[in-house]
Amino acid sequence: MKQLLRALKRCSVIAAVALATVSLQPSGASAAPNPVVGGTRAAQGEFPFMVRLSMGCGGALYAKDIVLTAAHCVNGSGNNTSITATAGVVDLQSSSAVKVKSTKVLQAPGYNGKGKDWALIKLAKPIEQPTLKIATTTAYNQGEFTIAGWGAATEGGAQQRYLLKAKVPYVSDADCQSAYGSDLVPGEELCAGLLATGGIDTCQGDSGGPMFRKDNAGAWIQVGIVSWGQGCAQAGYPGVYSEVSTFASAIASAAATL
Ligand code: 4AZ
Repeated sequence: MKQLLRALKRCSVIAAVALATVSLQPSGASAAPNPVVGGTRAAQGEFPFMVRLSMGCGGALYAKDIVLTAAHCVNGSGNNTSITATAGVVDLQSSSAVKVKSTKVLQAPGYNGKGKDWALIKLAKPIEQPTLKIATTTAYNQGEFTIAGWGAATEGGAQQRYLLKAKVPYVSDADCQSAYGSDLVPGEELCAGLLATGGIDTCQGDSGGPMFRKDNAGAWIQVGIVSWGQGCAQAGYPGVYSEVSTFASAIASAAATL
């Protein structure tokens, strides 16, 4: 039962994403929805490492030919030419979108639906965009984080055509455990969101995408991978992210095998 609840809470991969995307008004038009839940439109080139995956997940360029995403976005490990990565654009329908197929998938060793929610996707050719470095210590597991994705802008809502972004503060393991109890794996997951009010969060289809911040040198650094949560942007229920620093050495070892 617990496993079922977790499965329900955990992001489901969205089918038929390309056709399900919704056209938002160009910026400046009225009534723009609040994307990512409570966010705004990202500028072209603002997060050049962002990738949209064809199964309906996000990801980030760990290397020019390797995408870091969530384990729950993939079906296992091995040769796999069925995934398309779209990059280089905020508008998924742009004619300048770069689309590259996968060749292999590596799901986190030991992944069983609780924690360890990371995976790597090897691409058929490099994407000429900047990569996103990953945190190798817990030093950046604090402060304010940026989240971004093409997922739903409201709980249960449509996938988005344009990349959306927002900022969310760190939530302590203790506060996050008050929400999720033993479903949370504190050493492998970290939480972020507006605990008191809700209103800003990742949501269905943002899964696998990065949560990131600036490091001390002013460069973007990935601290989380969108993983799960109870609904989206609910007060008292922060978003749960894979704790990238915990897996940094395992990710690097795995990448070296691809
Ligand atoms: C999902 O289903 C999902 N509010 C992603 C993030 C969160 C919840 C669900 C966190 O992809």
